[in-house]
Amino acid sequence: NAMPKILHGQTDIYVLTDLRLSRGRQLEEVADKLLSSGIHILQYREKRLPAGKMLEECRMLREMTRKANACFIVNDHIDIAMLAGADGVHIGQDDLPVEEVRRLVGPDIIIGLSTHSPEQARAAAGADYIGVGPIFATQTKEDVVDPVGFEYLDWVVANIDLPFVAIGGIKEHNIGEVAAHGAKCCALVSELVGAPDIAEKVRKLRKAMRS
Ligand code: 3NM
Repeated sequence: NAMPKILHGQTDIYVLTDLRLSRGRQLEEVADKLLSSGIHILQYREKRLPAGKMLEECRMLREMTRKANACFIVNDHIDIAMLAGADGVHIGQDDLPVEEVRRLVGPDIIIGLSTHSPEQARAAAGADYIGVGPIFATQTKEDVVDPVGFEYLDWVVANIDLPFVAIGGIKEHNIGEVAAHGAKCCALVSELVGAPDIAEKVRKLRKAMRS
């Protein structure tokens, strides 16, 4: 199983793509900057593209992440994840149940599940990791639930054994606090793909996370 070390306790950053927030830069350029900055987990998350285009982009990212020795996860699209040879798929509460996704992808593919409440975290058995969020308000995800703040994060730290990724509105100025509450892995979209200087942003985020 390709479960990355960072989900097992080494502190680090998880990045999700979003072309609309990438300042006009192409996916390849943004991914190259992220991977050359030493990002170990990259998730492809593009909501409104034709499936064939998404598959093409995922195959490119698969090659790039393989060369960079990074983990590659595809959001929502189990079929595209499988065809592209991704390490994992990330699903939400309205997607197929985890046990059914497991039947499709087999034992070796990472399954990530977004959760927003203790009930959802308790029901996440079978997933390899869970998303915990949105910690803060975010414009990046449509139809997102209200921010769960530190209350849900603290509850997960105290009660859930699965690896988890904190997400939602995490920025350079608040990532230290998120880490201090026990999040080893923080997932970011706008703060990273929208950074004018991605390499510098990765350095600053890591520094803030570890201080
Ligand atoms: N999932 P940003 S919040 C993709 O709470 C996503 O499950 C969330 O984007 C969840 O870092 C979110 O730009 C968007 O706030 C995070």
